Amino acid sequence: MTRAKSVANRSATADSLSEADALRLREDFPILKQLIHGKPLVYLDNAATSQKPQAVLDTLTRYYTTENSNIHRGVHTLSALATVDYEASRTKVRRFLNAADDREIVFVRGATEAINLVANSYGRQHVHEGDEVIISAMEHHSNIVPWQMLCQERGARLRIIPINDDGELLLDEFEKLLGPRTKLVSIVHLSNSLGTINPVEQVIAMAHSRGVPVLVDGAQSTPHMPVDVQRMGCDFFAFSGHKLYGPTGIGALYGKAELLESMPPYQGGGDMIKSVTFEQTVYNTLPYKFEAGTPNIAGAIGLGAAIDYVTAVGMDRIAAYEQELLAYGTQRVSSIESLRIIGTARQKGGVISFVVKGIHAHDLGTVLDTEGIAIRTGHHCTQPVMQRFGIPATARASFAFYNTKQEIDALVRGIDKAIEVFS
Ligand code: 7TS
Repeated sequence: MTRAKSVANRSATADSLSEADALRLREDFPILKQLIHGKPLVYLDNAATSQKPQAVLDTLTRYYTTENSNIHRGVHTLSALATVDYEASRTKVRRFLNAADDREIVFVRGATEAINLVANSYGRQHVHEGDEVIISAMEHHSNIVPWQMLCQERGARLRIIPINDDGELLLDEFEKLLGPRTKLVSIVHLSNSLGTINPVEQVIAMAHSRGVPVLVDGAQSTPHMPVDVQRMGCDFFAFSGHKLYGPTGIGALYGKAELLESMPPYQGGGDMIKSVTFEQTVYNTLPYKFEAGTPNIAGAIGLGAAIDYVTAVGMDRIAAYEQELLAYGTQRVSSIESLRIIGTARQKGGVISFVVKGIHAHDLGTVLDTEGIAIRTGHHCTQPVMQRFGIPATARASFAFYNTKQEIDALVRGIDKAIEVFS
């Protein structure tokens, strides 16, 4: 039995991981045992990418050691094994998101590619001159630029749902933006720079009442809370494997089958076709129509292992534990007088963005690094959020289930040290 499974079984009735569970689970992540500048690594940059458990590393090694082969093509044994494992991972993603059908899961490089796929395929099919696409003021650049490119090409207009000073969506303003020209709404589930968890079900209901489909950018939500695309009702959902304790270069797009069926392919090449002549190509069925070329086979299989791992721990227990870390961290950093938290929404995930008076975020990050503490500093690919709050950058601590309150204490000591150095 893996450690994740044994921890899950031991306290299956509890609704949150305990600190002791977190300490045991940390043991599954070899990278966390390192010293950085002679200090134990305190990894608080999980929103950028999360660390990988041994089970994922072993799966990648096993794949390359024993079954590396191209999929969907060979009659030989290795090709059959690789194909079975690759397709088994699709089923794992489908179950993890609670999608209705494996055909609704398209493997892509990550959230960015998933959004570009929808913009280029659905977007080009449906968005024409004078039409409108709605996003929010807290989107990652990956959920801004593809729509901007589409709107520029089509002579369409990008409309922005504003946010309040806490970093919450203004739903009244959203209601006003929805109109007969609205062709699509694309909205982040959990903001990477503010931590806000958006009321996506409400957003979807409002859009659907006007017949407008909704894409949810789940890059930050998928690793930190249970996701159910059917209950949510979204039309498209995008996420990245590397933030979900899986490998880089793999992620998935969920799309409702009838929408994906009606959309043209995004890229042309091998695997996405049924037959090709110079006169005509017949496209493959779902989801292969959207998976041109040899995909990231090892990545998909590794992502399946990551999903097995977090499922054994329990997504609801992960979410509950990270809420405890968020509450503790918020209270601890708030005690620092010169520190201001950016992003104080009522519903938040485990992200604390902040500025410290008189210290640039990068200088703060550099001092913390000397203490072995990894945080992210900058605009976090959300420059419009920085503009909204009138700041150049924030320092951001983002949590995972393997973090502890002691690590938050270390962060606070590190910030205090930086304040001393720069005062
Ligand atoms: N959407 C959100 C909300 C994100 O946070 C990110 C990455 C992306 C999309 C893009 O994901 P990718 O895997 O395709 O690159 N966010 C971050 C971050 O906060 N720091 O580094 C990457």
